[in-house]
Amino acid sequence: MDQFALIKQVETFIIDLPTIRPHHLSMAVMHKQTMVIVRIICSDGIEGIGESTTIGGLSYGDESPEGMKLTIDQYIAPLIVGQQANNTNAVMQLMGKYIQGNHFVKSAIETALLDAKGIRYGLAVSSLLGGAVTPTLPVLWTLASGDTEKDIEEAQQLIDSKRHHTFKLKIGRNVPKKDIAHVAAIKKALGEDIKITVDINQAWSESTAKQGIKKLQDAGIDLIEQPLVKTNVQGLARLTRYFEVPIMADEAAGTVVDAFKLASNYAGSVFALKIAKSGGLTNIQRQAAIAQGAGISLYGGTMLEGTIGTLASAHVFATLPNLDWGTELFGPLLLTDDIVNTPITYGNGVLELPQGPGLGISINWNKVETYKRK
Ligand code: MUC
Ligand code: MG
Repeated sequence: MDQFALIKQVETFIIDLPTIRPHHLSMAVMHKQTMVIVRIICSDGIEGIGESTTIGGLSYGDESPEGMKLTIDQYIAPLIVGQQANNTNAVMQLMGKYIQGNHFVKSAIETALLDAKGIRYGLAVSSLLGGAVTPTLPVLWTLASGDTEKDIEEAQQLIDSKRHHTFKLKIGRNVPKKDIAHVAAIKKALGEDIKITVDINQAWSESTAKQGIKKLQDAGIDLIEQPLVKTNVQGLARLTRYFEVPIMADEAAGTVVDAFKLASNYAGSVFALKIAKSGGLTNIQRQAAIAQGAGISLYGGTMLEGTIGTLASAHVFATLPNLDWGTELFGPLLLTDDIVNTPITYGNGVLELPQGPGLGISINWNKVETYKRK
């Protein structure tokens, strides 16, 4: 064990994995997921893995998979090689000074360093972050096949198999009337006991939202996610005050600074946190502290990452005391295959946090070869 191990090498590759069915969001229809995987090799031979993943190319965030790979290869690797591998704070500070923005890639670098450090000391990433307060995390499933009947059938199967009992619906692609009818039909078919949340992904104007959310609230929907464009903080604050149904900020709650801005305006009574948006795992804990101080609830969000990014998220989410709305860490279940040897255990509406050191996974390099973009 070398306390003073240095970062020796940073490798990146792009993985394309097909989805089990098309996934319809307001800004994109996904048929595959593209992940940028970062492998950091340290001078003591220990390696760590991280993931930078977005949704729908450049339609969700402002970093594309191809751009993320280039940013790491061209700018981040030369900057961090030779730095102390255990000192994630110093590496994050160095990147903060010389690399503006680029939160998705910074998150992957911090993940890989924490994975390596955990392996070095025989500790789970959650332990490095202060310790998990729960061994499992609630996980909902997103119904987004693009067809109401298919969504109902999918939900029934998942309820019957006891994998999930809470669902999120993605709307905003169609006119509000059609979208609201779709939500109401699913809620009616699944019944009172099944919790349903609705993500509009910024697709509505404030006036449309005021009418639309009223109908969703009347239909019995439990939570409304990001109805307005992310820059409309005051609009989000007005909706939060106006409605009984909780309003959650997702795209608007990107960084630590965003969390402070939203909290000080009481824009959103729930924050969806994502390691990619916030630029890493420690930033999630900083956002969570702001939310805790402001009495805002938390939800563990996903950028639909594969197993690596999903577990990085799970390790930090498991350390949070105010994760009142559970998580949506189902990303690997949307994919037809995986590049890790042991998949995450899902069942009874939860995922199990692996107990092993680091992220608690090992990579299947044959699978990497199969799915790696050539
Ligand atoms: C989002 O905006 O929340 C999370 C789940 C899902 O289906 O899409 C993502 C993105
Ligand atoms: Mg969302």
